[in-house]
Amino acid sequence: MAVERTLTILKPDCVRKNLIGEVTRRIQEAGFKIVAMKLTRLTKDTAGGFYAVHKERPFFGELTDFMSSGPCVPMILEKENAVADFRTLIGATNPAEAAEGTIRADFADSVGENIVHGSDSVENGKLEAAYFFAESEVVANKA
Ligand code: FUP
Repeated sequence: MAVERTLTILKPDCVRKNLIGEVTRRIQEAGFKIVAMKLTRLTKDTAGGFYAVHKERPFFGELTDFMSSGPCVPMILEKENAVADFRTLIGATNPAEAAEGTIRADFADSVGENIVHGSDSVENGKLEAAYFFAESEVVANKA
């Protein structure tokens, strides 16, 4: 299996609930290497740019309000089969449909406030990673 990178965001609800540590622990325990990480805050505009694919959807306003409501923690993660394995770790978008023991099943309140983002393809992961990180902020992590 190929080594891949995926982009996650620990969303503002994750930060507000003091879950940065617990969610990061689960990510690392599942074998993902963190190769970039920061605390930042999106504006309504930059949140809208990140989710541009959803701009015609009825939930776009709420989504961009939520994503700009407080700090978040984007990370680039590296692992074999990272994109699919990360989506398995976090569970379905709607926490009511997420498998037992997944991050969203355990911690998310709703489909809108669902704790974490995970890229849906290697290609989108690259675009999303570039949205948050310069090349110089991505570090080889072989430890
Ligand atoms: P995911 O790939 O799991 O992040 O899910 P989507 O790309 O389908 O959705 C992105 C974000 O839009 C979700 F994290 C939350 C929001 N959303 C809603 O608020 N309502 C919906 O019905 C679908 C998505």
